[in-house]
Amino acid sequence: MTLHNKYPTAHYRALDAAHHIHPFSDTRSLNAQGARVIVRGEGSFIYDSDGNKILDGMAGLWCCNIGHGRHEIAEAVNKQMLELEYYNTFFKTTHPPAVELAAALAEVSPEGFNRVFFTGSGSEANDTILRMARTYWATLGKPDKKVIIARKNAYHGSTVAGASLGGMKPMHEQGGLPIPGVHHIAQPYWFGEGGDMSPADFGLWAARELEKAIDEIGEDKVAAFIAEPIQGAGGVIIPPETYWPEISRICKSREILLITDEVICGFGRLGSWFGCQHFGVEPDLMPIAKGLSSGYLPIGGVLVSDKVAHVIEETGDFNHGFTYSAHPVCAAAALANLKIIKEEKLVERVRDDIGPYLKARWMQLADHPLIGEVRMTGLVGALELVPAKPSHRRFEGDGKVGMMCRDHSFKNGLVMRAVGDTMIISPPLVLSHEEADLLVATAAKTLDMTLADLKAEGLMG
Ligand code: PXG
Repeated sequence: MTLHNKYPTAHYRALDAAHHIHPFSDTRSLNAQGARVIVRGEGSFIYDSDGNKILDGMAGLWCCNIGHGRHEIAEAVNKQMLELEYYNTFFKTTHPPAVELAAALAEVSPEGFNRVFFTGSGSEANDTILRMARTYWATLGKPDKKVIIARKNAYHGSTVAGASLGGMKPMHEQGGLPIPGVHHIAQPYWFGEGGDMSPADFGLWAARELEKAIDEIGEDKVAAFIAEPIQGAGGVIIPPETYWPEISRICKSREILLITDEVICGFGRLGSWFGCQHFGVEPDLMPIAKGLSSGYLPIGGVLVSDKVAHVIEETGDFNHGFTYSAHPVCAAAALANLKIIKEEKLVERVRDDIGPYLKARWMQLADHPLIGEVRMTGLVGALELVPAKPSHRRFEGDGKVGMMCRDHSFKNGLVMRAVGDTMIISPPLVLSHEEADLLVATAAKTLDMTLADLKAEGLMG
């Protein structure tokens, strides 16, 4: 019997190369190689058009918290689609999914957060942040407080405001970014930039760069500081323990808003509903997306503290919004997703069960000759690849080794990402113990294969 492949790889690769421009990709080299065609997902696994089963160590793109293929979401979406597929919330109208999701978010948010502004993505959430933070100060009679302080190597999205707030040099180099009024300070990346300082001293130093920037720019000109609790796309940068308490102290003693970008850290990733809670900080605004719907449909938003919401009420019209703000079908997907996170106690599971379980095994990779540092908090982790331990010296070649490692990992059946020569994971929160064992065993095998290649090329030591 010949099995008919519903999704013939060559057919999809050829059409993809002819018609599809991929995000963050070198089109010519991707097309020469051909994209991997993903055709199905179930739980912690994805399947490609050649029948390979791959452990999704990145939960899609840091988003599929409840795992792939959940029928509960499909059913909620189908029901909403048949009842009200679309209506806007601009002109004195609302609809049940928007209202129910807003209320459900207020219930899980930290104290003092009772309102949400909906967007279609995390980037749109950060565009909203920029306008809302400046509008907040203008309404309070301080229109000069406009500058947003952000960090180098941060990721806040790919729209003009998102990419400007982000600190990714290659993004700034295309399209004339950042826009004026955004100032970037050092990131708390001890392994990469800590030099001779202890992690604790470096954490304090990096936090005090904020205080220095406020003084240089002038407190009367600064609107806000924005930061990811743990930098995701920058390479899972977990700040030293001294960092967030010092940032918190500075923000409390200065008249600026604190924004924690919860697009990755929100909805259980760190074993708390929001990343700020893991670090004990109290922000004024929180952009959200990704885990809000587990990526089943595109939806994002800004969680707005009462402090900011009361001022925005004074503003009168806030002239901002998107056609798909609070899209009813996306909101229905998000509601069903929050229900699963609550019913299956996924936040607690990351904190008390699968988080510590995976971490104990992941940290054992520190003994591997290729590994300079291993880190993990909740269900995000990183491995720093180095040519000679214990030094923090990096390989030559700008991420070539990370790419080798990533390719081996994919072939071995594990999606592990490379950011330069830092390997990162962010698996679904439903990851089982057996899947955690498989993840670490596959990562270890991948490191061995990468090491063998590097030795053959004479690149170790
Ligand atoms: N903030 C953070 C912290 C993010 O990680 C966004 C905002 C923007 O969200 P949208 O929904 O507009 O993509 C993100 C998105 C990567 C990668 O390479 C990470 C993201 C997006 C694309 C690629 O790790 N994060």
